[in-house]
Amino acid sequence: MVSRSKLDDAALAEALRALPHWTLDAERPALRRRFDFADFSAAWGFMTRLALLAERIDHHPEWFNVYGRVEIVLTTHDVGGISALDVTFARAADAFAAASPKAHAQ
Ligand code: H2B
Repeated sequence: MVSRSKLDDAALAEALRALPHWTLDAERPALRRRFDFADFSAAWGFMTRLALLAERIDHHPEWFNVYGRVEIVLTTHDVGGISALDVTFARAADAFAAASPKAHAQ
């Protein structure tokens, strides 16, 4: 079971090193990344796979989609910070995106 407790600064720095495409949000404790897919169908397929994961691990993204663009913000609302669940979700998003048609390389 992945922990929903808040990562300390050292654990967060280590997690970010392993997630080079993700940045810290400027406004609040959250991870964020933009994905660009070839079209809406590819973006929606990606979001669908992530939605199923979100339900399975009971951890849900904040996200925005327009056509092939998907912007994801990950934070753990229950603890007011970034947890291992956000890191798990980010890794899965990277893996699903790597297997999807893209508009251009990330
Ligand atoms: N998703 C995210 N991103 N953060 C949470 O704290 C969270 C969640 N909490 N999904 C879950 C649901 C919680 O509200 C339920 C009751 O387990």
